[in-house]
Amino acid sequence: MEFELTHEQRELAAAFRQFCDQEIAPRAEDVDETATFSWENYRKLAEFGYLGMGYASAYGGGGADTLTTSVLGEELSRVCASTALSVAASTGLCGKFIERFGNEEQKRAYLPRLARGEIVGAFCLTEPHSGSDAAGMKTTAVRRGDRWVINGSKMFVTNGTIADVFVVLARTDPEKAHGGISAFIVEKNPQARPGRPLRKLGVRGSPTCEVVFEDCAVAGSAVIGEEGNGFHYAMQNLDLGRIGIAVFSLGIAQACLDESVKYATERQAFGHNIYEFQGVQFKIADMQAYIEAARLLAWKVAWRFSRGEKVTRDAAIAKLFASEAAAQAASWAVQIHGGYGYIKDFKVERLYRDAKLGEIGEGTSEIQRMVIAKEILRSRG
Ligand code: COS
Repeated sequence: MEFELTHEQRELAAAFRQFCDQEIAPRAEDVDETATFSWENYRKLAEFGYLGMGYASAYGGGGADTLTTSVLGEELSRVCASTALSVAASTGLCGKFIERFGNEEQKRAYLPRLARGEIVGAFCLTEPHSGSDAAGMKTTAVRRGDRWVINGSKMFVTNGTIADVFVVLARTDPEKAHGGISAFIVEKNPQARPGRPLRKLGVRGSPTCEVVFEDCAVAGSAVIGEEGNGFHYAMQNLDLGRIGIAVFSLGIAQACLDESVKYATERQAFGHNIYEFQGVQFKIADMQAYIEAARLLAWKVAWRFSRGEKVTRDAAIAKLFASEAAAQAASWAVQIHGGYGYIKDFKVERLYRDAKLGEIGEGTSEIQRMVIAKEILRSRG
């Protein structure tokens, strides 16, 4: 087993790290403070080639595998979790859904524009009354002639206020449970109404809202893949999305460690750098250990996904471990900063709020544990 990234991957990661530090990091505080999506970041990431990096070259992408995009995703999350989350929802939850399950026409219609940053994507699965129980959705799509008419409400839609294209899961057969759900591509239109941005604890610069579909008619060609297969596609794409959240959490955890080491080697107490105290050293050492373990899990599952393997269990493990590691690292980082960690002048205050999302988004920690437990039983027949 090879544990090293290739020379090309390391070169690309180094270039992207520098790009993130120079071009994205300076806006991160403002993005959070004003709770505003940064179009400037989005444009610059498109110019770098990051937005389409994971798509096949036939669709304007860079053809990079998931391990490569994961290594880069960590760097972006390290500097601006809000931008990282919005980009992941657009390119991954929406774009990758279309690339993996859509037809040629759908891929050509949306992927190049997503890659160039001309449009933004969103993914609509969760509803106000069905979050963890995704199959409990009430949104319907009813066939009328050669069109489908969608009615219902989707909740916590990342990019909901800024999206041009939505991948929407809706019930097409009320008699069937999981097999009665289909996926649609819905372009922005007056019958797909985003609500006001939700006022969130963290990742505030990634706009989240409710989207209400009221007699929203789409062409028959808007169905993604096979009718009735939407739930399976959504679950498969969430496997990939959960690798993305693992990487998102990893980036935040790394930023917590970096800030803690910096602060602890500058701050004086009792005539010493506080780094010299074991109480601080142990937290920093534990952070590093958690990060190393989380990174190995994330890289392993990303690598396996790139090889076309089924990664449901490992994606849930990586997401669970990395998000809980990030939340713990953020808590320790604030603690190391003491009173300064509790005010907005220091980055760890934002990291602490941002980290929490990892334990909730794309399936809570409890759902990941359910998925892991189910997969263990499944593997034993
Ligand atoms: N890959 C492929 N197929 C999957 C799958 C996966 N990761 N997970 C489930 N399936 C399939 C199952 O094999 C089953 O197929 P059959 O009907 O052919 O037997 C079907 O989907 C139903 O699976 P299951 O019985 O496990 O579904 P549940 O309703 O019990 O729900 C959980 C499963 C809880 C895992 C799902 O609802 C979930 O992930 N919830 C969290 C949703 C979430 O993450 N939301 C975040 C919003 S997205 S930003």
